Amino acid sequence: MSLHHDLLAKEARYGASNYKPLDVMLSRGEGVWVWDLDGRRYLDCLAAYSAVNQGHCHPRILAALTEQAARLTLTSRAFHNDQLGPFYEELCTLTRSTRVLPMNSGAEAVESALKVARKWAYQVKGIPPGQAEIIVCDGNFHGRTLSVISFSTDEASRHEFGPFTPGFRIVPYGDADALAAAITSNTAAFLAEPIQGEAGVIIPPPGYLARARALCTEHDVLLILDEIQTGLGRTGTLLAEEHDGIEADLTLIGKALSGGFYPVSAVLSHEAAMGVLKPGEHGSTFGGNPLACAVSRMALRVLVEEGMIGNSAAMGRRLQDGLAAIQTGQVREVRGRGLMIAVELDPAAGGARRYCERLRELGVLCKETHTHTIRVAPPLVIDAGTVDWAVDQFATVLGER
Ligand code: IF1
Repeated sequence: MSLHHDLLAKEARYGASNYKPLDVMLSRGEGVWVWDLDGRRYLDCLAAYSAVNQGHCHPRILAALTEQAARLTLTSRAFHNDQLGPFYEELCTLTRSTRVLPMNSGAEAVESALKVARKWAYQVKGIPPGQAEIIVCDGNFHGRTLSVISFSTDEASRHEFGPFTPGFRIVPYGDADALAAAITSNTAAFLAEPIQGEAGVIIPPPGYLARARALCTEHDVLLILDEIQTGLGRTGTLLAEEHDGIEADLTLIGKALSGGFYPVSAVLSHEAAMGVLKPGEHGSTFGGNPLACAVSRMALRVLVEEGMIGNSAAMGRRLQDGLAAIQTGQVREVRGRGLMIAVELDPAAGGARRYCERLRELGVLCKETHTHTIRVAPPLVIDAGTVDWAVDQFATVLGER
């Protein structure tokens, strides 16, 4: 039996079957490229769902990781460590935030923000105990923990996981009038993705986020923006909220915060919201550990110093224009911002999975979402020649029929 099949067999024998990966066994990554066991090279157009914005195995982040890992990895927050303060300062300065709550997974950042919002609602806004409501959007994806899936509208994410956490109200994404109508005196917060990723790169109507910001300000409701996928350069700006000229009250980041080396997430906040947390009221074994902080400090540095955000905007425009110019009857729409792009196929095309499998044969790795949509999100370090090559592969696959 080949090593490839031996490894597949081990996964099948010992692992939970909670994913259905493409049939590719990766063993090396560098920049925008990954290689399988046989040395075949692929362009990674998923970037680990935007956790590898800086490119695979970025040498400067690797160096920061190995240097810190040889010195001090984990102290718990029972003691101070020499990486946490600089991490806080650099992250707050870069994002114009006042305070940071360091966590590990994206879902943990989301859960932490929900807890802060509820505590703020009782302590600051004066909502009666236990009555705080948080408004969320249909089509949302904020993680896989029990409270987060409690307000998911995706049946596969919720089925047979009940009973669910109460206190959430769902409104149509992109509909500011519906948001206005859903706000009550017990509303603590409104949680949304600036662009819905898993839903298929759904961009809200122009002015929606600005109107949501205004409504939250008017009704003393915390605006929580989940930038775990859209943040850190993915949409061509540092944070996607910048496209709408607004600032959230709580901003969630994760994934590329570590450049794909280590689970690191954070809740960014202004004083009024984060100030409600007192010692012993929230925490995490690994949250804010020195290794996570050292890796994230360098991941943020390379993102800015190596011009990755501007490159995301420029290459995103080039890639979107290239994909949109493909002459084919299979595509309903090409949409996106920066390098967060989706190719929505016409249902008659037979579903996106088969196109992802064909693209794999041509050396491009993509992931389908919601049957008919191909997500296209390479690392932000992609160059023009590689963009043009990728467009050619899409043209080959979409032109075939
Ligand atoms: C899976 C999806 C993407 C996220 C946003 C929070 C989280 C995510 C906007 C939670 C995580 C990941 C989870 C991963 C696949 C991927 C995903 F397909 F599931 F929906 F990207 F679109 N907010 N998204 O996108 O962060 O706890 O995972 O660190 O669950 O299969 P996490």
